Amino acid sequence: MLLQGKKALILGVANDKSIAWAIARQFKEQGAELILTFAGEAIEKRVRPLAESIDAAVLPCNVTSDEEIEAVMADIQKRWGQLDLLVHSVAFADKEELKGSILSTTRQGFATALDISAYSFIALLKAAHPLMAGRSSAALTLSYHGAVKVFPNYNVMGIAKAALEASVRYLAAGLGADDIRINAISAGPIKTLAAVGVGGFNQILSTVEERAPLHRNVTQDEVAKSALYLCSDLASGVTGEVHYVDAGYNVIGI
Ligand code: NAD
Ligand code: IMJ
Repeated sequence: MLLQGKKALILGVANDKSIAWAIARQFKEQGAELILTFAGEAIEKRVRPLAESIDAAVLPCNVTSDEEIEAVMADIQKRWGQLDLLVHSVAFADKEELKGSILSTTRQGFATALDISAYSFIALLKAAHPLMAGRSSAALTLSYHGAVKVFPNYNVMGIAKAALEASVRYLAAGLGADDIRINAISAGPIKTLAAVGVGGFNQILSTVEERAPLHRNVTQDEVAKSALYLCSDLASGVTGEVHYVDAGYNVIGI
């Protein structure tokens, strides 16, 4: 087992379609002990039964709150005294921001998207640092190709993912001396809650099937298998990387 005895904190399980849920199951199968978090009561109701099915603990954590982030780390300090793995699978922009012209982006909409989708990864690592330093630990976040190329309607989320990917590089450089590795997976489009109501999503899925080298879309489980690699000792020499799990779509020019 690749993660025997490892202690893992996973943020971003909303339901059984979440990428974070596939990662949680994969980590559990490989011997990890888990804590899952939720933001808000509606999500708590969905996460509790899922967590129970893999013997994971559940804690509240809205990543806009420094106090809630601190409380999670204090709980981990008491429970485990250490943290080996942190998975950040969180993104949010107001839905009005995910349609129409980029010029309709508001100051508040920009701040919210960047706070929840990019800054929170830095905030979590700042709070987790004492628990993770000096023990070959790893953190992983989820990105999308909209960070580097333009996709219709992705708008301010593309800007937030660009900030997130740059954060991965700066965090990797800053935390490497403490033996903490920092990486991202840039996943292809997947029908999760984060895709519900997104205009033109089906069109994007079929374009990937048509043009990607593998001529299909990727699954949550395929993302989770790569997450396992990046968070395990198999990737002990890998940090600061944005690793594409997208059926090869990103390498095609036309
Ligand atoms: P999802 O909706 O299941 O997960 C998003 C999670 O973000 C949810 O659990 C939600 O509760 C959480 N979240 C939102 N605001 C939060 C807050 N303030 N505090 C704490 N948590 C908050 O969808 P998903 O597709 O599994 O998304 C997970 C990650 O994968 C996101 O970063 C997303 O950008 C990324 N991603 C998704 C796709 C896709 O096509 N689905 C592709 C590439 C990358
Ligand atoms: C999201 C919006 C527009 C285009 C999109 C997406 N494409 C893909 C996504 C092409 C693949 C999904 N994705 C990669 C995301 O990061 C989604 C983030 C997201 C989704 C929502 C929907 C509901 C809402 N706010 C959101 N905030 C972030 O209210």
